Amino acid sequence: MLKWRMAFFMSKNLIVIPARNEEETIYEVVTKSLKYADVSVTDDGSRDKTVSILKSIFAEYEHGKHPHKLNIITHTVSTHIPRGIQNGLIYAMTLNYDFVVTMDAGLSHDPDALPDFFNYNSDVDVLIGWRNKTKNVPLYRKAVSAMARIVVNYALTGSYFNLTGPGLRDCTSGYRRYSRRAYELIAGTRLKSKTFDFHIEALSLCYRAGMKVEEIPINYVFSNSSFNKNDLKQAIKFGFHLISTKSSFYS
Ligand SMILES: Nc1nc2c(ncn2[C@@H]2O[C@H](COP(=O)(O)OP(=O)(O)O)[C@@H](O)[C@H]2O)c(=O)[nH]1
Ligand SMILES: [Mg+2]
Repeated sequence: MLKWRMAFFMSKNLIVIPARNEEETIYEVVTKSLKYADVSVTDDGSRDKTVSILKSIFAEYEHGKHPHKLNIITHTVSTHIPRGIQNGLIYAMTLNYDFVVTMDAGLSHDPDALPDFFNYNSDVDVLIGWRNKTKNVPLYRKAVSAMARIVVNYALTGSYFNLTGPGLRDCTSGYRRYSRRAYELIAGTRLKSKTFDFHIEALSLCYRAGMKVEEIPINYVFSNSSFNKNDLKQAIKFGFHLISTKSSFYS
């Protein structure tokens, strides 16, 4: 335990937040996160006040109001979650961060749980915050997550007879910590995912590269979601791709 805590104090941590039209929550998410580590937000062509709010937090940071650094990446057109997160990971590589935690800009993920991620065993490459206690999650979302869990666990290993794979409890949660080698792999891969399937692809890349994956329980509050029918279609398509590459993995 002592060793893990020391790893937290000595490691350089970054929180990467993809954001699109999150004016209601972005201030709280970012300022609370800045209590714990540096933050990089990728604004992905937001049409609301997200950018101006981010600029005001940046001005606060320049006046010494926040204990950690804020970086803002702005896309003029939407590139969605994969590119939004990848750009944050490339920024992490440039500044040599040891760990990156990705989180939602809509307060679905509690920023006060960040120390749980940063304090966790530093040998783990992908630490998934599995949604243990949830609030307001619609039935269709529970069904999508449950299906994804079955398909992804099955697809992760190379054997056709291993039905349950690593038995992960949550394969689609976006609240995660990546080690440097994990986030470098994701940042350097030409991704096939296009929207929310990013979280599945990032997990499968790392797991199939032999990296250590573990989970910690989190509280999750469903809020304003942009997940739609096209995202679901894309996730199903990605699920088929994952199963079809079961034995060959990525080539
Ligand atoms: N960069 C980027 N982020 C997005 C986009 N769409 C959603 N997000 C962000 O991805 C996270 C999850 O998306 P959200 O719509 O809240 O879905 P949820 O998982 O159902 O809560 C939030 O931080 C969003 O702001 C997008 O097109 N680009
Ligand atoms: Mg959300």
